[in-house]
Amino acid sequence: MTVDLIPGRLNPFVDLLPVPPRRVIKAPTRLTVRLDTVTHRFHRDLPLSRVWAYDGHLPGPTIEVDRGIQLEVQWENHLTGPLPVVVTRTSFHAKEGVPVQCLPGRSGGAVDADAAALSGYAVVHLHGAMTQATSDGWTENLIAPGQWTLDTYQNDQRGALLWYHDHVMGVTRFDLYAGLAGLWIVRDARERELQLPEGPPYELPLMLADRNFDTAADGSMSGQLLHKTDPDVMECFSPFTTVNGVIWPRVEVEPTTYRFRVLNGSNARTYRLVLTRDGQPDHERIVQIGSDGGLLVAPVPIPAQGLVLASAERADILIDFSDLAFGTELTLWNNAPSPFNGAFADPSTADTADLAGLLPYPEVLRFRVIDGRRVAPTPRAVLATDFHRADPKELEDCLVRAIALVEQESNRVGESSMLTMRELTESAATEESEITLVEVGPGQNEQISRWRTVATRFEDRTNFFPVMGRAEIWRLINLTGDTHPIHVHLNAFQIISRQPAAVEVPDGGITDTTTVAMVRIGQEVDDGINHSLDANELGLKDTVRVNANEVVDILVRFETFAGRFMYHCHILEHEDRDMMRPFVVMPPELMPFM
Ligand SMILES: [Cu+2]
Repeated sequence: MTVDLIPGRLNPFVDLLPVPPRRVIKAPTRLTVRLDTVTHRFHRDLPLSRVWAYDGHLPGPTIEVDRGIQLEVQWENHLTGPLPVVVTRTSFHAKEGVPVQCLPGRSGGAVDADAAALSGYAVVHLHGAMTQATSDGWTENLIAPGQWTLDTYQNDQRGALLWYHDHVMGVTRFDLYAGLAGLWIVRDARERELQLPEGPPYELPLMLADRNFDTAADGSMSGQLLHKTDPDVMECFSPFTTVNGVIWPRVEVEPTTYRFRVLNGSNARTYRLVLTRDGQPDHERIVQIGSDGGLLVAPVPIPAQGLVLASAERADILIDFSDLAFGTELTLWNNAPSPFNGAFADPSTADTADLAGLLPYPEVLRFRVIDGRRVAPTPRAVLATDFHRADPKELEDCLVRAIALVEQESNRVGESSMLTMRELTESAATEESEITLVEVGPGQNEQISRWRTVATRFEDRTNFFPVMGRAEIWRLINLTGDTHPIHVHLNAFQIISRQPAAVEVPDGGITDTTTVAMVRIGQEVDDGINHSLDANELGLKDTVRVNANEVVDILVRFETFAGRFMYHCHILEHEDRDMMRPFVVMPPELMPFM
Protein backbone atom coordinates (compact mmCIF):
# COMPACT_ATOMS: atom_id res chain seq x y z
CA MET A 1 0.00 0.00 0.00
CA THR A 2 1.41 3.37 -0.90
CA VAL A 3 0.49 6.81 0.33
CA ASP A 4 -0.76 7.72 -3.16
CA LEU A 5 -4.05 6.06 -2.24
CA ILE A 6 -4.71 8.82 0.23
CA PRO A 7 -6.39 11.93 -1.12
CA GLY A 8 -5.34 15.31 0.11
CA ARG A 9 -1.59 15.07 -0.22
CA LEU A 10 0.12 18.40 0.48
CA ASN A 11 3.64 19.14 -0.69
CA PRO A 12 6.10 18.75 2.17
CA PHE A 13 8.85 21.20 3.13
CA VAL A 14 7.49 24.19 1.17
CA ASP A 15 6.74 26.55 4.07
CA LEU A 16 9.53 28.00 6.18
CA LEU A 17 9.53 27.09 9.87
CA PRO A 18 7.80 29.91 11.74
CA VAL A 19 9.15 31.01 15.11
CA PRO A 20 6.47 32.11 17.58
CA PRO A 21 6.80 35.72 18.78
CA ARG A 22 8.95 36.07 21.91
CA ARG A 23 8.18 37.92 25.14
CA VAL A 24 11.54 38.22 26.90
CA ILE A 25 11.09 39.08 30.57
CA LYS A 26 14.04 40.46 32.57
CA ALA A 27 12.24 42.05 35.55
CA PRO A 28 9.11 41.27 37.57
CA THR A 29 6.13 42.43 35.59
CA ARG A 30 2.54 41.84 34.62
CA LEU A 31 1.73 40.56 31.16
CA THR A 32 -1.64 40.42 29.51
CA VAL A 33 -2.30 37.46 27.24
CA ARG A 34 -5.57 37.32 25.33
CA LEU A 35 -7.31 34.12 24.33
CA ASP A 36 -8.72 34.98 20.91
CA THR A 37 -10.51 33.43 17.97
CA VAL A 38 -8.36 34.09 14.90
CA THR A 39 -7.48 32.59 11.53
CA HIS A 40 -4.29 30.66 10.86
CA ARG A 41 -2.73 29.04 7.80
CA PHE A 42 -1.38 25.54 8.47
CA HIS A 43 0.12 25.11 4.98
CA ARG A 44 0.69 27.27 1.90
CA ASP A 45 -1.80 25.14 -0.06
CA LEU A 46 -4.55 25.07 2.59
CA PRO A 47 -7.27 27.67 3.08
CA LEU A 48 -7.24 29.66 6.31
CA SER A 49 -8.38 27.85 9.45
CA ARG A 50 -10.38 29.28 12.29
CA VAL A 51 -8.51 28.59 15.56
CA TRP A 52 -8.43 29.53 19.25
CA ALA A 53 -5.04 30.95 20.15
CA TYR A 54 -3.11 32.89 22.80
CA ASP A 55 -2.46 36.48 21.68
CA GLY A 56 -3.63 35.56 18.20
CA HIS A 57 -0.67 33.26 17.47
CA LEU A 58 -0.55 29.51 17.02
CA PRO A 59 1.43 28.45 18.98
CA GLY A 60 1.10 31.33 21.43
CA PRO A 61 3.97 33.73 22.14
CA THR A 62 7.02 32.12 23.74
CA ILE A 63 7.46 33.61 27.20
CA GLU A 64 11.15 33.64 28.13
CA VAL A 65 11.94 34.53 31.71
CA ASP A 66 15.02 34.42 33.92
CA ARG A 67 14.93 32.13 36.93
CA GLY A 68 13.41 33.77 39.99
CA ILE A 69 11.75 36.63 38.11
CA GLN A 70 8.13 36.65 39.22
CA LEU A 71 5.64 37.12 36.45
CA GLU A 72 1.95 37.83 36.73
CA VAL A 73 -0.15 36.97 33.72
CA GLN A 74 -3.60 38.34 33.18
CA TRP A 75 -5.26 35.72 31.01
CA GLU A 76 -8.16 37.44 29.24
CA ASN A 77 -10.72 35.20 27.65
CA HIS A 78 -12.02 36.76 24.42
CA LEU A 79 -12.85 33.44 22.76
CA THR A 80 -15.95 33.22 20.67
CA GLY A 81 -17.84 30.04 19.95
CA PRO A 82 -18.44 27.68 18.41
CA LEU A 83 -15.43 25.42 19.00
CA PRO A 84 -13.26 25.84 15.87
CA VAL A 85 -12.93 22.07 15.54
CA VAL A 86 -15.36 19.63 13.95
CA VAL A 87 -15.50 16.65 16.27
CA THR A 88 -16.64 13.39 14.78
CA ARG A 89 -16.54 9.70 15.54
CA THR A 90 -16.94 7.41 12.54
CA SER A 91 -18.69 4.08 12.78
CA PHE A 92 -15.94 2.16 11.02
CA HIS A 93 -12.16 1.87 11.27
CA ALA A 94 -11.03 1.49 7.66
CA LYS A 95 -12.26 2.53 4.22
CA GLU A 96 -10.98 0.58 1.20
CA GLY A 97 -8.19 -0.73 3.38
CA VAL A 98 -7.10 2.68 4.65
CA PRO A 99 -7.78 3.47 8.33
CA VAL A 100 -10.20 6.40 8.43
CA GLN A 101 -7.99 8.32 10.87
CA CYS A 102 -5.37 8.54 8.06
CA LEU A 103 -7.83 10.39 5.83
CA PRO A 104 -8.97 14.00 5.81
CA GLY A 105 -12.74 14.51 6.01
CA ARG A 106 -15.37 13.13 8.32
CA SER A 107 -15.48 9.65 6.72
CA GLY A 108 -19.22 9.51 7.31
CA GLY A 109 -19.03 10.33 11.00
CA ALA A 110 -21.73 12.50 12.52
CA VAL A 111 -20.76 15.86 13.97
CA ASP A 112 -20.62 15.84 17.77
CA ALA A 113 -23.26 18.45 18.63
CA ASP A 114 -22.13 18.80 22.26
CA ALA A 115 -18.60 19.66 21.14
CA ALA A 116 -19.95 22.07 18.51
CA ALA A 117 -21.83 23.91 21.25
CA LEU A 118 -18.70 24.67 23.30
CA SER A 119 -18.50 28.43 23.75
CA GLY A 120 -14.93 28.90 24.98
CA TYR A 121 -14.65 28.29 28.71
CA ALA A 122 -10.93 28.12 29.48
CA VAL A 123 -8.33 27.57 32.20
CA VAL A 124 -4.57 27.90 31.71
CA HIS A 125 -2.02 25.49 33.16
CA LEU A 126 1.73 26.08 32.95
CA HIS A 127 3.06 22.57 32.40
CA GLY A 128 6.31 21.81 34.20
CA ALA A 129 6.13 24.84 36.45
CA MET A 130 6.37 24.98 40.20
CA THR A 131 3.33 27.15 40.65
CA GLN A 132 1.25 27.96 43.70
CA ALA A 133 -1.94 25.91 43.70
CA THR A 134 -4.21 28.90 43.09
CA SER A 135 -2.41 29.61 39.80
CA ASP A 136 -1.87 26.03 38.64
CA GLY A 137 -4.94 25.94 36.42
CA TRP A 138 -7.19 23.61 38.40
CA THR A 139 -9.27 21.87 35.75
CA GLU A 140 -12.62 23.04 37.12
CA ASN A 141 -11.74 26.69 37.84
CA LEU A 142 -12.92 28.03 34.50
CA ILE A 143 -13.19 31.49 33.03
CA ALA A 144 -15.97 32.15 30.56
CA PRO A 145 -15.58 34.34 27.47
CA GLY A 146 -15.57 37.92 28.76
CA GLN A 147 -13.89 36.97 32.05
CA TRP A 148 -10.22 37.07 33.03
CA THR A 149 -7.94 35.68 35.69
CA LEU A 150 -4.66 36.82 37.20
CA ASP A 151 -2.07 34.13 37.86
CA THR A 152 1.33 34.37 39.52
CA TYR A 153 4.35 32.42 38.31
CA GLN A 154 7.45 32.48 40.50
CA ASN A 155 9.75 30.88 37.90
CA ASP A 156 12.03 29.87 40.76
CA GLN A 157 13.16 26.59 39.28
CA ARG A 158 15.85 25.14 37.03
CA GLY A 159 16.08 26.50 33.51
CA ALA A 160 13.78 24.40 31.32
CA LEU A 161 11.31 24.41 28.46
CA LEU A 162 7.80 24.53 29.89
CA TRP A 163 4.55 25.08 28.03
CA TYR A 164 1.23 26.65 28.83
CA HIS A 165 -1.99 25.16 27.60
CA ASP A 166 -5.66 24.81 28.33
CA HIS A 167 -6.83 22.29 30.95
CA VAL A 168 -10.64 22.42 30.99
CA MET A 169 -12.27 19.40 32.63
CA GLY A 170 -13.51 16.92 30.04
CA VAL A 171 -12.61 18.95 26.92
CA THR A 172 -8.86 19.61 27.15
CA ARG A 173 -8.48 17.49 23.99
CA PHE A 174 -10.62 19.91 21.98
CA ASP A 175 -9.21 23.14 23.42
CA LEU A 176 -5.58 22.18 22.72
CA TYR A 177 -6.51 20.87 19.31
CA ALA A 178 -8.16 24.23 18.61
CA GLY A 179 -4.79 25.88 19.24
CA LEU A 180 -4.54 26.81 22.93
CA ALA A 181 -0.86 26.06 23.59
CA GLY A 182 2.35 28.06 23.81
CA LEU A 183 5.93 27.73 25.04
CA TRP A 184 7.54 29.14 28.17
CA ILE A 185 11.29 29.05 28.75
CA VAL A 186 12.92 29.53 32.15
CA ARG A 187 16.59 30.50 31.78
CA ASP A 188 19.20 30.17 34.49
CA ALA A 189 22.84 31.01 35.23
CA ARG A 190 24.13 27.51 34.56
CA GLU A 191 23.02 27.42 30.95
CA ARG A 192 24.56 30.87 30.43
CA GLU A 193 27.86 29.60 31.87
CA LEU A 194 27.66 26.84 29.28
CA GLN A 195 27.18 29.49 26.57
CA LEU A 196 24.29 27.64 25.03
CA PRO A 197 22.50 29.44 22.20
CA GLU A 198 19.67 31.60 23.51
CA GLY A 199 16.96 32.75 21.14
CA PRO A 200 16.87 32.75 17.35
CA PRO A 201 18.58 32.18 15.04
CA TYR A 202 20.61 29.45 16.78
CA GLU A 203 18.04 28.37 19.37
CA LEU A 204 14.70 27.38 17.87
CA PRO A 205 11.62 25.87 19.47
CA LEU A 206 9.95 22.96 17.70
CA MET A 207 6.43 22.29 18.89
CA LEU A 208 5.13 19.15 17.17
CA ALA A 209 1.41 18.46 16.91
CA ASP A 210 -0.65 16.34 14.52
CA ARG A 211 -3.74 17.80 12.90
CA ASN A 212 -6.47 16.79 10.46
CA PHE A 213 -8.88 18.81 8.32
CA ASP A 214 -12.39 18.48 7.03
CA THR A 215 -13.09 18.32 3.32
CA ALA A 216 -15.23 20.59 1.14
CA ALA A 217 -18.01 19.36 -1.17
CA ASP A 218 -15.51 18.83 -4.03
CA GLY A 219 -13.35 16.61 -1.79
CA SER A 220 -10.56 19.15 -1.34
CA MET A 221 -9.34 19.90 2.14
CA SER A 222 -10.96 22.87 3.78
CA GLY A 223 -8.99 24.54 6.52
CA GLN A 224 -11.55 23.39 9.09
CA LEU A 225 -9.79 21.56 11.95
CA LEU A 226 -11.10 18.03 12.42
CA HIS A 227 -10.87 15.81 15.50
CA LYS A 228 -11.77 12.31 14.29
CA THR A 229 -11.86 9.02 16.13
CA ASP A 230 -13.21 5.61 15.19
CA PRO A 231 -14.56 2.50 16.93
CA ASP A 232 -11.16 0.80 17.17
CA VAL A 233 -9.13 3.81 18.24
CA MET A 234 -10.56 6.29 20.74
CA GLU A 235 -7.53 8.61 20.58
CA CYS A 236 -7.28 11.20 17.82
CA PHE A 237 -4.23 10.39 15.68
CA SER A 238 -4.21 12.93 12.86
CA PRO A 239 -2.30 12.45 9.60
CA PHE A 240 -0.51 15.81 9.24
CA THR A 241 2.37 16.78 11.52
CA THR A 242 2.69 20.48 12.24
CA VAL A 243 5.83 22.12 13.62
CA ASN A 244 5.19 25.50 15.25
CA GLY A 245 1.77 25.50 13.59
CA VAL A 246 2.84 24.66 10.02
CA ILE A 247 2.63 21.30 8.28
CA TRP A 248 6.07 19.79 7.41
CA PRO A 249 8.06 23.04 7.30
CA ARG A 250 11.63 23.61 6.17
CA VAL A 251 14.29 25.38 8.17
CA GLU A 252 17.43 26.89 6.68
CA VAL A 253 20.48 26.41 8.88
CA GLU A 254 23.99 27.79 8.76
CA PRO A 255 26.89 25.30 9.04
CA THR A 256 27.09 25.52 12.81
CA THR A 257 25.46 24.06 15.92
CA TYR A 258 21.81 24.76 16.61
CA ARG A 259 19.87 24.22 19.79
CA PHE A 260 16.33 22.90 19.30
CA ARG A 261 13.80 22.91 22.13
CA VAL A 262 11.47 20.11 21.08
CA LEU A 263 8.01 19.53 22.55
CA ASN A 264 5.44 16.95 21.56
CA GLY A 265 2.26 18.99 21.85
CA SER A 266 0.02 16.38 20.21
CA ASN A 267 -3.15 15.08 21.80
CA ALA A 268 -2.12 11.44 21.62
CA ARG A 269 0.54 10.74 19.02
CA THR A 270 3.99 9.63 20.18
CA TYR A 271 6.89 10.68 17.98
CA ARG A 272 10.09 8.72 17.49
CA LEU A 273 12.22 11.21 15.59
CA VAL A 274 14.78 9.89 13.13
CA LEU A 275 17.17 12.28 11.34
CA THR A 276 18.35 11.12 7.93
CA ARG A 277 20.83 12.29 5.32
CA ASP A 278 20.82 10.62 1.89
CA GLY A 279 18.23 8.19 3.24
CA GLN A 280 20.35 6.92 6.13
CA PRO A 281 19.98 7.67 9.85
CA ASP A 282 22.43 10.41 10.83
CA HIS A 283 22.14 10.61 14.61
CA GLU A 284 25.80 11.16 15.48
CA ARG A 285 25.40 14.88 14.92
CA ILE A 286 22.72 15.12 17.63
CA VAL A 287 23.38 15.35 21.36
CA GLN A 288 20.67 15.73 23.94
CA ILE A 289 21.51 18.12 26.76
CA GLY A 290 18.18 18.46 28.54
CA SER A 291 14.76 16.96 29.13
CA ASP A 292 11.47 18.03 30.76
CA GLY A 293 13.08 19.36 33.96
CA GLY A 294 16.11 21.05 32.39
CA LEU A 295 19.76 20.14 31.86
CA LEU A 296 21.03 16.58 32.09
CA VAL A 297 24.21 15.89 34.04
CA ALA A 298 26.09 15.25 30.78
CA PRO A 299 25.27 15.31 27.09
CA VAL A 300 23.93 11.99 25.78
CA PRO A 301 23.35 10.62 22.30
CA ILE A 302 19.72 10.11 21.35
CA PRO A 303 18.67 6.44 21.25
CA ALA A 304 19.79 4.69 18.05
CA GLN A 305 16.15 4.00 17.19
CA GLY A 306 15.31 7.68 17.37
CA LEU A 307 14.26 10.28 19.92
CA VAL A 308 11.00 9.20 21.51
CA LEU A 309 8.68 11.91 22.77
CA ALA A 310 5.19 11.07 23.97
CA SER A 311 2.62 13.80 24.45
CA ALA A 312 4.04 16.63 26.63
CA GLU A 313 7.61 15.30 26.75
CA ARG A 314 10.42 17.71 25.82
CA ALA A 315 14.00 17.39 24.62
CA ASP A 316 16.74 20.01 24.51
CA ILE A 317 19.02 18.94 21.66
CA LEU A 318 22.05 20.28 19.82
CA ILE A 319 22.51 19.45 16.14
CA ASP A 320 25.90 20.10 14.56
CA PHE A 321 25.64 21.02 10.87
CA SER A 322 29.20 22.39 10.64
CA ASP A 323 30.60 19.66 8.36
CA LEU A 324 27.88 19.99 5.75
CA ALA A 325 28.16 21.60 2.34
CA PHE A 326 25.85 24.34 1.10
CA GLY A 327 22.59 22.84 -0.08
CA THR A 328 22.81 19.66 2.00
CA GLU A 329 19.39 18.48 3.14
CA LEU A 330 18.57 16.46 6.23
CA THR A 331 15.10 15.26 7.10
CA LEU A 332 13.43 14.52 10.39
CA TRP A 333 10.90 11.67 10.21
CA ASN A 334 8.57 10.01 12.66
CA ASN A 335 8.57 6.23 12.77
CA ALA A 336 6.38 5.61 15.82
CA PRO A 337 3.17 3.76 15.02
CA SER A 338 -0.06 4.72 16.76
CA PRO A 339 -1.33 3.71 19.23
CA PHE A 340 2.20 3.44 20.61
CA ASN A 341 3.21 0.72 23.05
CA GLY A 342 6.98 1.23 23.19
CA ALA A 343 7.91 -1.41 20.61
CA PHE A 344 10.98 -0.99 18.41
CA ALA A 345 10.98 0.09 14.80
CA ASP A 346 13.78 0.12 12.27
CA PRO A 347 15.20 3.65 11.87
CA SER A 348 16.49 2.88 8.37
CA THR A 349 12.90 2.72 7.09
CA ALA A 350 11.77 5.85 8.91
CA ASP A 351 10.73 7.51 5.63
CA THR A 352 8.09 4.83 4.99
CA ALA A 353 4.39 5.28 5.60
CA ASP A 354 2.76 2.82 7.99
CA LEU A 355 -1.00 2.83 7.48
CA ALA A 356 -1.62 0.07 10.01
CA GLY A 357 0.23 2.28 12.49
CA LEU A 358 -1.92 5.31 11.54
CA LEU A 359 1.15 6.98 10.09
CA PRO A 360 0.36 7.88 6.47
CA TYR A 361 2.96 10.68 6.38
CA PRO A 362 6.17 10.17 8.36
CA GLU A 363 7.52 13.62 7.35
CA VAL A 364 8.21 16.07 10.18
CA LEU A 365 10.80 18.71 9.22
CA ARG A 366 13.56 19.37 6.68
CA PHE A 367 16.85 21.12 7.38
CA ARG A 368 18.64 22.79 4.47
CA VAL A 369 22.19 24.06 4.91
CA ILE A 370 22.80 27.60 3.63
CA ASP A 371 25.83 29.92 3.77
CA GLY A 372 26.77 31.39 7.09
CA ARG A 373 29.17 31.10 9.96
CA ARG A 374 31.02 27.79 9.99
CA VAL A 375 31.74 27.02 13.64
CA ALA A 376 31.46 23.89 15.71
CA PRO A 377 31.52 24.73 19.39
CA THR A 378 32.54 21.72 21.47
CA PRO A 379 29.75 20.71 23.83
CA ARG A 380 30.81 20.74 27.47
CA ALA A 381 31.28 17.42 29.26
CA VAL A 382 29.49 18.54 32.43
CA LEU A 383 26.10 20.19 32.17
CA ALA A 384 23.94 20.26 35.31
CA THR A 385 25.79 20.68 38.60
CA ASP A 386 22.70 20.85 40.85
CA PHE A 387 21.40 17.34 40.40
CA HIS A 388 22.32 13.79 41.34
CA ARG A 389 20.55 10.49 40.86
CA ALA A 390 18.94 9.20 44.04
CA ASP A 391 21.00 6.38 45.51
CA PRO A 392 19.28 3.26 46.84
CA LYS A 393 19.79 4.40 50.45
CA GLU A 394 17.62 7.45 49.85
CA LEU A 395 14.81 5.21 48.65
CA GLU A 396 14.75 2.79 51.58
CA ASP A 397 12.33 4.61 53.84
CA CYS A 398 10.15 6.22 51.22
CA LEU A 399 6.41 5.79 51.33
CA VAL A 400 5.29 3.81 48.26
CA ARG A 401 2.02 4.64 46.52
CA ALA A 402 0.75 2.37 43.78
CA ILE A 403 -1.38 3.38 40.82
CA ALA A 404 -2.77 1.03 38.18
CA LEU A 405 -3.35 2.31 34.64
CA VAL A 406 -6.52 0.60 33.53
CA GLU A 407 -8.67 0.42 30.41
CA GLN A 408 -12.28 -0.50 30.99
CA GLU A 409 -14.39 -1.35 27.98
CA SER A 410 -17.72 0.38 27.88
CA ASN A 411 -20.74 -1.81 28.39
CA ARG A 412 -22.63 0.35 25.91
CA VAL A 413 -22.26 -0.64 22.27
CA GLY A 414 -20.31 1.83 20.17
CA GLU A 415 -19.04 3.86 23.11
CA SER A 416 -15.30 4.12 23.59
CA SER A 417 -13.43 2.70 26.55
CA MET A 418 -12.84 4.50 29.82
CA LEU A 419 -9.28 4.86 30.97
CA THR A 420 -8.65 5.36 34.62
CA MET A 421 -5.80 5.71 37.08
CA ARG A 422 -6.72 3.50 39.97
CA GLU A 423 -5.19 4.36 43.27
CA LEU A 424 -4.35 1.28 45.29
CA THR A 425 -3.79 0.60 48.92
CA GLU A 426 -1.91 -2.34 50.32
CA SER A 427 -4.38 -4.86 51.76
CA ALA A 428 -3.96 -6.50 55.08
CA ALA A 429 -3.74 -10.28 54.92
CA THR A 430 -7.31 -10.56 56.19
CA GLU A 431 -8.79 -8.35 53.48
CA GLU A 432 -9.83 -9.32 50.02
CA SER A 433 -7.11 -8.24 47.65
CA GLU A 434 -7.40 -7.50 43.96
CA ILE A 435 -3.98 -6.88 42.48
CA THR A 436 -1.22 -9.28 43.36
CA LEU A 437 2.26 -7.93 42.73
CA VAL A 438 5.01 -10.48 42.56
CA GLU A 439 8.52 -9.10 42.55
CA VAL A 440 11.39 -11.32 41.64
CA GLY A 441 14.39 -10.39 43.71
CA PRO A 442 18.05 -10.91 42.81
CA GLY A 443 18.15 -14.37 44.37
CA GLN A 444 14.94 -15.34 42.50
CA ASN A 445 13.10 -14.95 45.81
CA GLU A 446 9.51 -13.97 45.26
CA GLN A 447 8.16 -11.04 47.21
CA ILE A 448 4.39 -10.82 47.14
CA SER A 449 2.22 -7.83 47.98
CA ARG A 450 -1.54 -7.42 47.65
CA TRP A 451 -3.44 -4.30 46.75
CA ARG A 452 -7.01 -3.16 46.45
CA THR A 453 -8.60 -0.23 44.65
CA VAL A 454 -9.55 2.87 46.63
CA ALA A 455 -10.26 5.33 43.80
CA THR A 456 -11.00 4.98 40.11
CA ARG A 457 -12.44 8.32 38.96
CA PHE A 458 -11.46 11.97 39.26
CA GLU A 459 -14.35 12.70 41.62
CA ASP A 460 -13.57 9.85 44.00
CA ARG A 461 -12.20 10.80 47.38
CA THR A 462 -8.67 12.18 47.60
CA ASN A 463 -6.16 9.67 48.93
CA PHE A 464 -2.76 11.18 48.25
CA PHE A 465 -1.64 13.71 50.84
CA PRO A 466 2.13 13.90 50.32
CA VAL A 467 3.97 15.77 53.05
CA MET A 468 5.91 18.72 51.77
CA GLY A 469 9.62 18.02 51.50
CA ARG A 470 9.29 14.26 52.01
CA ALA A 471 10.25 11.94 49.16
CA GLU A 472 7.79 9.27 48.01
CA ILE A 473 7.88 6.53 45.40
CA TRP A 474 4.91 6.40 43.06
CA ARG A 475 4.64 3.04 41.36
CA LEU A 476 2.82 3.12 38.02
CA ILE A 477 1.53 -0.30 36.97
CA ASN A 478 0.33 -0.52 33.38
CA LEU A 479 -2.49 -3.04 32.90
CA THR A 480 -3.25 -1.80 29.36
CA GLY A 481 -1.63 -2.58 26.01
CA ASP A 482 -0.48 0.98 25.25
CA THR A 483 2.06 3.53 26.45
CA HIS A 484 0.72 6.22 28.80
CA PRO A 485 2.72 9.42 29.39
CA ILE A 486 1.97 10.16 33.04
CA HIS A 487 2.38 13.79 34.09
CA VAL A 488 2.61 15.02 37.68
CA HIS A 489 1.97 18.69 38.37
CA LEU A 490 4.24 20.82 40.61
CA ASN A 491 7.78 19.49 41.15
CA ALA A 492 9.65 17.47 38.56
CA PHE A 493 10.62 13.92 39.55
CA GLN A 494 13.26 11.28 38.88
CA ILE A 495 12.45 8.03 37.17
CA ILE A 496 13.85 5.35 39.45
CA SER A 497 13.18 2.27 37.38
CA ARG A 498 11.32 0.90 34.43
CA GLN A 499 10.76 -2.82 34.76
CA PRO A 500 9.16 -5.44 32.56
CA ALA A 501 6.08 -7.09 34.00
CA ALA A 502 3.94 -10.04 33.01
CA VAL A 503 0.35 -8.82 33.41
CA GLU A 504 -2.70 -11.06 33.58
CA VAL A 505 -6.16 -9.55 33.89
CA PRO A 506 -8.90 -12.20 34.15
CA ASP A 507 -12.14 -11.81 32.18
CA GLY A 508 -14.38 -9.46 34.10
CA GLY A 509 -11.45 -8.39 36.29
CA ILE A 510 -12.01 -4.71 35.59
CA THR A 511 -15.24 -3.18 36.87
CA ASP A 512 -16.22 0.32 37.95
CA THR A 513 -14.79 -0.24 41.38
CA THR A 514 -12.51 -3.27 41.32
CA THR A 515 -9.29 -4.12 39.54
CA VAL A 516 -8.22 -7.75 39.55
CA ALA A 517 -4.82 -8.59 38.08
CA MET A 518 -1.70 -10.65 38.61
CA VAL A 519 1.43 -8.65 37.90
CA ARG A 520 4.83 -10.31 37.94
CA ILE A 521 7.38 -7.54 38.05
CA GLY A 522 10.72 -8.37 36.52
CA GLN A 523 9.42 -11.19 34.37
CA GLU A 524 10.34 -10.58 30.75
CA VAL A 525 7.56 -10.73 28.18
CA ASP A 526 8.41 -11.27 24.54
CA ASP A 527 6.86 -8.00 23.35
CA GLY A 528 9.62 -6.28 21.36
CA ILE A 529 9.80 -3.50 23.93
CA ASN A 530 13.04 -2.49 25.62
CA HIS A 531 11.91 -2.05 29.22
CA SER A 532 14.89 -0.06 30.38
CA LEU A 533 15.53 3.59 30.97
CA ASP A 534 17.17 5.52 28.16
CA ALA A 535 20.12 7.79 29.01
CA ASN A 536 17.94 10.81 28.28
CA GLU A 537 15.44 9.75 30.97
CA LEU A 538 17.91 9.98 33.85
CA GLY A 539 17.48 13.71 34.49
CA LEU A 540 14.47 15.47 35.96
CA LYS A 541 11.16 14.69 34.27
CA ASP A 542 7.56 15.76 34.68
CA THR A 543 6.09 13.26 32.22
CA VAL A 544 7.09 9.60 32.08
CA ARG A 545 6.21 6.97 29.52
CA VAL A 546 4.77 3.80 31.02
CA ASN A 547 4.82 1.25 28.21
CA ALA A 548 2.81 -1.92 27.85
CA ASN A 549 3.88 -4.75 30.19
CA GLU A 550 5.69 -2.35 32.42
CA VAL A 551 5.95 -1.02 35.96
CA VAL A 552 7.64 2.35 36.40
CA ASP A 553 8.74 3.80 39.74
CA ILE A 554 9.22 7.54 40.09
CA LEU A 555 10.63 9.48 43.01
CA VAL A 556 8.53 12.53 43.78
CA ARG A 557 9.18 15.24 46.34
CA PHE A 558 6.93 18.28 46.54
CA GLU A 559 8.43 21.47 47.82
CA THR A 560 7.62 25.13 48.27
CA PHE A 561 3.88 25.04 47.53
CA ALA A 562 1.12 23.35 49.46
CA GLY A 563 -2.32 22.71 48.09
CA ARG A 564 -4.38 20.75 45.64
CA PHE A 565 -2.78 19.63 42.37
CA MET A 566 -3.35 16.91 39.76
CA TYR A 567 -1.58 14.09 38.07
CA HIS A 568 -2.84 12.52 34.87
CA CYS A 569 -2.15 10.76 31.62
CA HIS A 570 -1.11 13.31 28.98
CA ILE A 571 -2.87 11.52 26.16
CA LEU A 572 -5.62 14.11 26.18
CA GLU A 573 -8.35 11.67 25.15
CA HIS A 574 -7.40 9.61 28.23
CA GLU A 575 -7.07 12.58 30.57
CA ASP A 576 -10.54 13.75 29.58
CA ARG A 577 -12.10 10.41 30.41
CA ASP A 578 -10.95 9.79 33.09
CA MET A 579 -7.24 9.28 33.61
CA MET A 580 -6.71 12.10 36.06
CA ARG A 581 -6.58 12.29 39.86
CA PRO A 582 -5.99 14.94 42.53
CA PHE A 583 -3.34 15.04 45.25
CA VAL A 584 -2.90 17.48 48.11
CA VAL A 585 0.51 18.62 49.35
CA MET A 586 0.52 19.46 53.06
CA PRO A 587 3.22 21.12 55.14
CA PRO A 588 4.41 18.73 57.90
CA GLU A 589 3.24 21.01 60.73
CA LEU A 590 -0.38 20.60 59.64
CA MET A 591 -0.32 16.82 59.47
CA PRO A 592 -1.26 16.37 63.18
CA PHE A 593 -4.46 18.29 62.47
CA MET A 594 -5.50 16.36 59.38
CU1 LIG B 1 -3.20 7.27 28.81
